[in-house]
Amino acid sequence: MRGKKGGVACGDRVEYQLTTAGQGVIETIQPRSSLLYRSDAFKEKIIAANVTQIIIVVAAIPSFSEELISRCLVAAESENIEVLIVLNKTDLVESAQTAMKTLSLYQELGYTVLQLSAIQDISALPPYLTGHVSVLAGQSGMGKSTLLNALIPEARRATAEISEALDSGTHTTTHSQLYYLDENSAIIDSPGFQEFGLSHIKEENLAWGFIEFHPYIGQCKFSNCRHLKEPGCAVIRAVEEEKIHRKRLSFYHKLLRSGDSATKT
Ligand SMILES: Nc1nc2c(ncn2[C@@H]2O[C@H](COP(=O)(O)OP(=O)(O)O)[C@@H](O)[C@H]2O)c(=O)[nH]1
Ligand SMILES: [Mg+2]
Ligand SMILES: [Zn+2]
Repeated sequence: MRGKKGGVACGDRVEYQLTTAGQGVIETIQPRSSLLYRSDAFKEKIIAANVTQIIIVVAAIPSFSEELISRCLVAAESENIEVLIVLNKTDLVESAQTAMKTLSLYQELGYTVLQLSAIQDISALPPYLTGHVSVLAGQSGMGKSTLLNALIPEARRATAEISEALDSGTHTTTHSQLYYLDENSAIIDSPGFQEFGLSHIKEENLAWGFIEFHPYIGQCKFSNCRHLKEPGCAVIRAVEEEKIHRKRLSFYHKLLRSGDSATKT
């Protein structure tokens, strides 16, 4: 970009002017249909622009954070981006079964949970990619780059051994990159994250990030209900009636309390 740097994200459509052969400057960024990003009080980190689907990649080893999944879901719902959850590393059979018990909750909520092994067989995945610009997102070490390489061997994305001692992956993927699958489909590999700040989500919109809360939003006694412990709260009632999983309300409360998702209006 000419002038001030930054501002362009992976997935952006831009107008540029060639300067010399093979080089050019970006003149304008076209309006974005979606913008997936993380943010805390100090900075914003764009994951990708114009994506239509987020693929949340999880695996049993290293262990994954359910709160991080919830946070990804809030970010996706707020941008109207489709969600696909992939449980990778199913070749590690026992641990994958345990992980699936945790993920079944999200399946019940209506999210598709695909089980596969990036090192053995990814044939279940391509049908979900057609017509989408998808971004692979999730913690480091879950196998995002391995998955991408299985889809597009020429990409040769760097992958890294996980640290069993630390129960975590290492940040091998340093920048996002988009690859075309066909004329209408593309997929972006992105660096892993261990945090997903949501300070750009207004407090009053946070509950919309919890898909099963939707029928109850607006049904509470108070129109500005935060679903904490207000009398006549329809969301809390739904939890008591076991229509909403208690764990999900707890995540919601945790996000509210954490304040990073609590821009007051
Ligand atoms: N057993 C097993 N290991 C995998 C699988 N997919 C990825 N890995 C390993 O997990 C580690 C992290 O993979 P990587 O693709 O770098 O993860 P990323 O940080 O999410 O991009 C590497 O050692 C991979 O070989 C899988 O399906 N099964
Ligand atoms: Mg990677
Ligand atoms: Zn309420």
